Amino acid sequence: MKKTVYLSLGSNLGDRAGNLREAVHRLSALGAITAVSSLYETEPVEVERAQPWFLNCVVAIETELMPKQFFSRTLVIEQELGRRRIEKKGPRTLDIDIALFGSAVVDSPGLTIPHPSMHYRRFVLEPLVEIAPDVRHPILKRTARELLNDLPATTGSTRRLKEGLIAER
Ligand code: PH2
Ligand code: MG
Ligand code: MG
Repeated sequence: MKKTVYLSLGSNLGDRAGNLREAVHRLSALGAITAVSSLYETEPVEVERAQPWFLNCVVAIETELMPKQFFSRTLVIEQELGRRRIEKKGPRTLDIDIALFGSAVVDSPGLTIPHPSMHYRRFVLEPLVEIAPDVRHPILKRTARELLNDLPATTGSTRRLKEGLIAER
């Protein structure tokens, strides 16, 4: 059964836009990419030391894979693009987080869906609202647009960039 997965991609090390572009290209092996948001330059939040600003975007992909299979494929792509997990919440060439997986709810030791922080992260909700304002959080029962509207104005600044990812390839 096909499901639409919303992924939050982030990079704050190396060629940030190049990393995201390559990630989208590799993700297309996991299903049909149906939407890619603009790029957002975002202030690092929830980090333990100063680090560069991120480029973030959200990608929608229709897949036949099951959540765990899909997740392990995203870990391989992170590795291939040079991700080294040396430091918790350290700067990274590429992070691929599963925000939503259709209306699936997964709560297992290595994988939680929806992503446990997506509903209060501006760097996830802004690009998500751009491509899927009406998609609903299966536990909170709120749409992406409602979740974004509920955020306090103080949660990390974001700036939408004019240059997208797609046309550049
Ligand atoms: N990812 C984190 C922690 N903080 N901040 C921004 N702006 N963008 C991110 O992608 C991000 C973050 C953990 O993965
Ligand atoms: Mg993350
Ligand atoms: Mg991650």
